[in-house]
Amino acid sequence: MLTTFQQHIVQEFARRPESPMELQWLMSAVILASKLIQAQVRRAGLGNILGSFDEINSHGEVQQKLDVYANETLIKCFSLRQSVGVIASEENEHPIVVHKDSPEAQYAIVFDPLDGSSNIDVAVTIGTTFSILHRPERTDSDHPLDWILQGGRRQVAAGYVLYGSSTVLVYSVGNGVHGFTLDPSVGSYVLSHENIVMPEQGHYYSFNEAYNDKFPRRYVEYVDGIKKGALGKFYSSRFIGSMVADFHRTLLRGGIFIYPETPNYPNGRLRLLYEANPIAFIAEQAGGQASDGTQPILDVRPLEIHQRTPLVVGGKREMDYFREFMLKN
Ligand code: P6P
Repeated sequence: MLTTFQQHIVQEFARRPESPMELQWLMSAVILASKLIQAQVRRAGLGNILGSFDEINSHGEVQQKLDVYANETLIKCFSLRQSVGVIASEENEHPIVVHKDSPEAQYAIVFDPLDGSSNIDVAVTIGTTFSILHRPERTDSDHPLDWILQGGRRQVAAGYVLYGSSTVLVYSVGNGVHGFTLDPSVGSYVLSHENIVMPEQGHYYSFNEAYNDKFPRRYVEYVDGIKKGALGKFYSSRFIGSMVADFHRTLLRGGIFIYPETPNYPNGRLRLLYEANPIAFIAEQAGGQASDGTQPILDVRPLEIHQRTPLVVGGKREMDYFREFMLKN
């Protein structure tokens, strides 16, 4: 019996105080936007959508056309939901105020519209990451940033959409992790991975060894230890260059993904709010762990929207060894 994403959301929330219909309507924005985005991703080489806009985003990065399309699509779809008060996107320097002053506004949405965009032109898997936060307790300021700058444990829901050999939506509302595969023949996301549990130990490490002379030595030595059998089994290397794709493999097959700080990115390369937090929420819900190298990602206090962080995420065995190794080195 096929279960669609919409059905699953209603079932998930039937036992919860939040109105299932309200969150289903909110999550339906992810469904609609990701279907529109994947339709463009699938034809990126054809419709002259390939290549860059020759525009620069708020981080000084060249915006790929698909980046811009994905960002605008997600903003439009979420803005149609009265329950959305504020939106923050990797592509926008400042928060986008939507229905913040409406009594119906209950949520802030944070997303990276297209992670791995450097892979767009070479048809390699890319992804959308999203995080849903409750509006903050009524405070005097109620500034849009108050809606966004909340720790990862305040996430109501989080997930990602992977545009790969198939389009896969993975999400959690704090009651386990579930994956849905888009069936193009009916245009629906169908439950394909119920109650995903990250393997306690895998046999892949995901670490860009081209930067071995730039990463902190202890990280290189940790990976060398794994390669030499410290965890009692052979490990193979996998590094796609799309964090969402590398994480999805880690979620399903186990292992570890590591992106430490470097001299060019002293606070880490990945973004806390819309990359590390949703990934860490999913990882913990699936029995894995996610750290910034010293503490759980979900405990990191965000101070600015585009705050960067180191990210180490993986199965229990690899992560326990990581903590032991870092304490000794
Ligand atoms: P590098 C994609 O641009 C991204 O932000 C992550 O998805 C990915 O893990 C990382 O950059 C790859 O960066 O410099 O190792 O190729």
